Amino acid sequence: ARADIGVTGLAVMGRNLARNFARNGHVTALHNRTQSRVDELVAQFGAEGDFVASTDLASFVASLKRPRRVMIMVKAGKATDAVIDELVPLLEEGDIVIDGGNAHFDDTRRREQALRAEGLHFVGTGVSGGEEGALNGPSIMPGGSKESYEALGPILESIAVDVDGTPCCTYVGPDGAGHFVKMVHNGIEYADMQLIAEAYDLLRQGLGKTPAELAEVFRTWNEGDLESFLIEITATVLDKVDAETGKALVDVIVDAAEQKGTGRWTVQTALELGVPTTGIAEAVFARSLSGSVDQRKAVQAAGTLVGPSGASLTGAEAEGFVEAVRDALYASKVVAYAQGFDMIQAGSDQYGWDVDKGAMATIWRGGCIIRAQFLNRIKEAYDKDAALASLLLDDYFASAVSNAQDSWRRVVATAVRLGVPVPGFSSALAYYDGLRRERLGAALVQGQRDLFGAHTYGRVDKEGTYHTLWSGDGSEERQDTAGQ
Ligand code: NBP
Repeated sequence: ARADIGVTGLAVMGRNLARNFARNGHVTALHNRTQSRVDELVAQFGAEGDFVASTDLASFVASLKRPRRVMIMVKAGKATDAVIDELVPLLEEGDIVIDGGNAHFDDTRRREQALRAEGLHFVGTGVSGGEEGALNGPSIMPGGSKESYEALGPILESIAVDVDGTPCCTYVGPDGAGHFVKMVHNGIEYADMQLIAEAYDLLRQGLGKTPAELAEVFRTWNEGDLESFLIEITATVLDKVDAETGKALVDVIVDAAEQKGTGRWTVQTALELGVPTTGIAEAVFARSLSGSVDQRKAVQAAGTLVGPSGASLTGAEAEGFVEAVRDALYASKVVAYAQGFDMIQAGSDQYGWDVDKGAMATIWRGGCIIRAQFLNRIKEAYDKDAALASLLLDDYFASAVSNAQDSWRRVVATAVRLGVPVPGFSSALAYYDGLRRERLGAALVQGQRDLFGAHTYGRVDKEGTYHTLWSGDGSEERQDTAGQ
């Protein structure tokens, strides 16, 4: 046995990861259910490194050095379970099974538990960066036992992208932690994209700018603290002219955003954990609304739902609006990330993962879709205070959002007046105001709950749980045992 690592499942992701391992000097075993994928890889890329091709799973396993490191890159879901079931009888104690697919973290927790009972390590790992990242350096988020990371970590770190000499791969935490963090990463990606789309839509409607002019705006923004992959590709997309019609490509693309489901998972999990990730939720729902094509057509055909008259901004209203939108975008983005990191903390607390949030910001700086300059600031914030109650409390971010607030309010108010939907901007601002307000309307909600359901309430002036006898004499009773 001479292979350092094996990859089974050689579609685009698996093939590129296998090539990345081999290019980095690791002897890489290859397996795929359909043999042609193995043969094609060897024929096309065999010269890139040292590959060991196998025709069946048993010889694939036998070609691996111990502890065996087997990476599964098949379609997430049933296929992963099918491969694990086939693989387990062939493995021996201490071997490591790695799932690099987009698994739900609950599935990863279940699989980790089952394999642990067999004396095997199961590493559920997030792999970000798509096929390009898989080949040239992804961001890698591995979960599982600490012990397995000792044997596996160095190999994964060697194929991950490097930023300032630090690999974008680190141990995340036990069982489902890696896939959980990857899921939140994808959720943040949804939020970030939605906010950028709102900025684009608002500038287009509000100022009547062309896509090419807006490409220039985004290019300028990419030189400041918004510098990121997503802002960069926004400019590229807006600049693109459709060869067939001569129009901006963005104007011939159907405006119905699709989704594969990781954003939805993030929101479902956030609801279960009770974490207000409004930025991600609004982004998922905005995609759903855009995708409700028949309903939108019916509404437009009916022509009965009217909007404000007067289309664009003029004079003083237009002055400084581009910069104001920039500020609103930045502040809303800070909120979306703050919520995402709160969610990582909540998951970590719930499942006992002890995730290092600063380390997550560090490994997202390269390889992945949300790579951004800004992540350095997040890392610094958590380096200064790992127990920060909210990213918004860090000095840098606190002053960034506070300084942006006038612009932010102007932008949201203008969007409302123009009838341009900005659920991301406005919900981020509502969250900011909700968090900073000393008293919230929730006191009334508690009063209502007590009236119709005797759900009780706490008082600001003394300890205990209270209930008002709403349909009795209106007096108040202390309900908790301490008071009885
Ligand atoms: P696919 O998700 O399209 O899966 C194709 C692979 O699964 C092929 O190797 C196929 O074998 C194998 N497979 C299937 Br389908 N059912 C199987 C079964 N019952 N037993 C054994 N093998 C089976 O490949 P992909 O697009 O390369 O993605 C791989 C994983 O990476 C997925 O989990 C995906 O969600 C994830 N992914 C991640 C990113 C990212 O950016 N992180 C991007 C894209 C995908 P065959 O050749 O015999 O049909």
